[in-house]
Amino acid sequence: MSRLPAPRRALVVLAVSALAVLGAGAQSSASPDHHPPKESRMNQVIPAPVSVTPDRHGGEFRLTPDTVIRVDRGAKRVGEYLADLLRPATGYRLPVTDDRHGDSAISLDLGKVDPRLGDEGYTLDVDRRGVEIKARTAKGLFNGVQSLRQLLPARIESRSVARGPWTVPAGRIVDQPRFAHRGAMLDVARHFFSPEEVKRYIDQISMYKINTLHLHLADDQGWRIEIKSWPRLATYGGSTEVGGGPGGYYTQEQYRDLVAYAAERQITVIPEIDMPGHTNAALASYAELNCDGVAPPLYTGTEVGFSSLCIDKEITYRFVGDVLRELAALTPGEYLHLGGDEAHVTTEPDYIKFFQRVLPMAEDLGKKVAGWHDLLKASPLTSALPQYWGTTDSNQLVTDAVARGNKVLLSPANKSYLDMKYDENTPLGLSWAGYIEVDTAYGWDPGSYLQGVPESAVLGVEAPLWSETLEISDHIEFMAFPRLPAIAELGWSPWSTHDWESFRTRLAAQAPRWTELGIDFYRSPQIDWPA
Ligand code: NGO
Repeated sequence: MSRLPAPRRALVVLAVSALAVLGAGAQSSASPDHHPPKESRMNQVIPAPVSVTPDRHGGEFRLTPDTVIRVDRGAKRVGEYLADLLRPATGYRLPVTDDRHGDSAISLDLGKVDPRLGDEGYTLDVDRRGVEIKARTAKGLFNGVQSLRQLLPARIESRSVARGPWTVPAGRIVDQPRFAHRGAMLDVARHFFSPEEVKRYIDQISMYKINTLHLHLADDQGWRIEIKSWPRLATYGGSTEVGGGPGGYYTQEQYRDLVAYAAERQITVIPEIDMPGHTNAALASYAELNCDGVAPPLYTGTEVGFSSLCIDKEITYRFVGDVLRELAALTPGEYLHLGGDEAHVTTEPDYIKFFQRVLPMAEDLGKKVAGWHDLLKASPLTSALPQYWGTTDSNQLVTDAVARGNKVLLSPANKSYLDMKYDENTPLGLSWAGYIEVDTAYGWDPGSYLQGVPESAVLGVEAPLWSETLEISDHIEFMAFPRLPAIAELGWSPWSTHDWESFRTRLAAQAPRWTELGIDFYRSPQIDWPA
C-alpha cells in the first residue's frame, strides 16, 4: 500500500490516467525523432500500476558501465534474471552482488515493505542515484522488474548491443494485483508446440505479470505428455495433429524443464488432461479403453464433442488414476485441470458417475481440481476451481457454486478467447464466440461481469488460446498481441485505472518493444501505432 490515505491514492491514480492521456496527445503530434517527455514512460506501464508518481522535476537515473545489481540474499535469481535482460542491449557487465558499496545501483530488497502489499506487490523508487525495488517475496521483486523493464527505452529489448542512453524516469510506483490468478492457456493438443515455442510464449506472458500458464495437454487430436505407465498415449496418440502434421509430445524430462523455466519467471503451470470427452487420442492409443474394445482411428479434424471414455469399464479408472498420479508428480502447483467440457456423447448420469470417482483421485494426490465450468454438474468440492468459458453474463451452475463457496476463474469466450478472430478479415482463428477486437477484450469488468458472482468470488482471469488454426509461434503472437496485455491488465490493475484511452495509448507504446522482440502482433486499427 502507498503511505497515502485511500482517497488521496485514488486521486493520484486519476491524475496519473489524466497525465497518460495528455502525454499521448503530445506524443502523437510529435515528429518521429522527437523524444517524448521522460515522465510519459513512467505512465506507460502495462498492466497499469496502483499508483504512479513521476518526479516533479523530471529527474532520471542513467545506467552506466559501472552500474551494479545489488541484491538481498533470496533475491539473487531475480537479480540474475534482470541482468540477463539488460546485458545484451547495454553491453554492460551489470554484476549481481550483495556488496552494499558503490554508487550506481539497481537494488532488489526483500521484506522491507508494508505487509499489505501482499506476496506479489512491490514498490519501485527511482532517483538520480539508482533504482530500488522492494517486495516481500521474489514474486513481488519479479513484478517490479517487469515494470522497470518498461520504464527503460524500448531498445532495451534488443538482443544485441544497442544505442543508449539507458535512462529510467525518476519517481515512485506502488503496486499490487487486483486478482490472485492471472492466467494464459495454450492448447498444445490441436497443434503441437515445441518446448522452445512454449518457452518463448512464457517469456512473453511474463512481461505482463501473468502468473499462471494452463497447458491443454490432451484432446481428440493429440496426447502431448509422456505417461510412462501408458506409453502409447504419447508415442501413438501424440503422433499427429489438426491437418495431419507430425504432432509431438513432451517427455517428462522436457516437461519438468518447462515447469522449471516457468517457475523462474514466477509462473505456475496448470496441466490439463481433458476428460471424459475430448479423448479420441487416448481411445485410439488403447483399444481396451473403448466400450466396444475397438480403437478408433487417430483424428485430425476440428469437430468437438464426439468422444468419451467408457464410464462403466473398470480399466477407465485405472487409466485415469495412473495418468493423474504421474501428472501430479510433475506438478509443483496446487491444481490439476480435468477439463470436463463438451462431453456431448456422455449422458449426464454417466458424466456425474465418472467425476464422482475421478474427483477424489485428484484430491487424494493432494491436488485441487480445476475444470471447465461444465464440471460443476458433478458438484465438486468448494476447493475446486470452475473456469467459466460461456458467452452470456449469467450461468446458474456458476452462481450455485459461488453460493456454495467455490471461487471462479473467468474466461468468457466472447471476451477473453485469444483464438477468436479480431474481425471478419483475420486470417487465423475461429469466430464461434464472435469477433474480439482490442476494445472488446479490454471492455469488461471481471469483478462484476457474471450475475451472482461478486468480485470476492473471482479468483482471477485467464486468456485461453486454442490452436485449431495455429501452427507456429508467429501465429500465437498474432492472436495474443495485443489482446493478452488487455486481459493481463484486467487481472492486475485496480478498476479505478480502467480507461480505454489511456490503455490504447500505453498499448501503442509497447509496439517498439514487440518489434525488438520479433513479436508479430496484430496492428489493430483501434490503436494509433507508432510509424
Ligand atoms: C471451446 C472448446 C474447445 C475449442 C474452443 C475453440 C472449450 C472450453 N471447449 O472452449 O475444445 O478448442 O472452444 O474456441
